[in-house]
Amino acid sequence: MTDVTTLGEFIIEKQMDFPGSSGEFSRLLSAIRLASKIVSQQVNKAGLLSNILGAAGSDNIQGEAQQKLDVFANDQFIKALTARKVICGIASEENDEYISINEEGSYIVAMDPLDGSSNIDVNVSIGTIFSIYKRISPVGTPVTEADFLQKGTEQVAAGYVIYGSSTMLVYTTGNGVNGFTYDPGLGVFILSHPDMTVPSVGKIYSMNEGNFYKSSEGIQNFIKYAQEVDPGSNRPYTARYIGSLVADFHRNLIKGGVYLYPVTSTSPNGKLRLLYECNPMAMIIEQAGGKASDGQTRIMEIDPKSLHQRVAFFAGTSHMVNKIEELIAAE
Ligand code: AHM
Ligand code: MG
Repeated sequence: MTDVTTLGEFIIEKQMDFPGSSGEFSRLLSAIRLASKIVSQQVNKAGLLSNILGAAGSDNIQGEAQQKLDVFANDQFIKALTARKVICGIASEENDEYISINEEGSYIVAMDPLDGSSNIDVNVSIGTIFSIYKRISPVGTPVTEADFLQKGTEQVAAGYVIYGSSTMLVYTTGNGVNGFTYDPGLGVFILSHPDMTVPSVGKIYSMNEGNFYKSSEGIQNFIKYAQEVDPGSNRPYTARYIGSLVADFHRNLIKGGVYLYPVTSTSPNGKLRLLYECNPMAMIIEQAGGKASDGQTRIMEIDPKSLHQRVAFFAGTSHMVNKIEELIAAE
């Protein structure tokens, strides 16, 4: 176990590529690492907390107020990021407005602290998603909404934590994608998946097919295409849908496949949020050699208009995203 690289070492090594850097960005990543460990520990005993120690709203045996896990995760990330004094603001799925922090900080974070939270009660994988930008307003002034409404192409880093059969932190700073698996005994994330790339030929499609008749003709045609028998093109594809973006995305990144959350008749703008769900996943999949689109436009080139903006989202192996775009264009 000595010939391993921990996430802490990896962050320091990468910082050394930028001589003279202030270390602010490294401290930011360290804050995310710490909060991920705390949330991971809590997620692992989620069943105990809700079923044995009392449901949310009641007190636990130490007399502390119980919190819902997504609120808990939100608090942990905000606390860890605030304590290191490295960011000037946070936008979170859990908060209607962005939060102003330290005016001297150079970075902002947009995050979904616990995505797929409907899966908590049933012991299925969930995740945290984060996106990091340099602020555009001057250091020393309060953060502004414009700092958060930058295109995904401006991200300096993006990542997710998956709380699954093991906990993994996967992130990119625009120079490839690396995955770290958490060893709870040692309390460290260890580099287990260096230079992750998505297979160029995919076989999995992931969509909530309950929405088939609520989707457009192009999406319906893609699902039919995915189910057609054509061994020459690897079809029929395999359907896999967990209902946790992080988990569905992570599997498809490793095995090759595509994730779809289209516009539907009841979600006319799609369901997933551009700033803290789609943009970070788009940066990761592009860095891994894949593609992310809203059906027409590259996700990272969409100009955000509001913090909680929703978009249609298709991400994964490039040829599969291309096929979706082709069938949407033919509608
Ligand atoms: P959430 O942020 O409220 O947890 O919702 C986002 C989740 C994604 O993780 C998942 O891919 C999607 O919603 C599932 O939606 P649906 O249940 O409509 O298939
Ligand atoms: Mg979410």
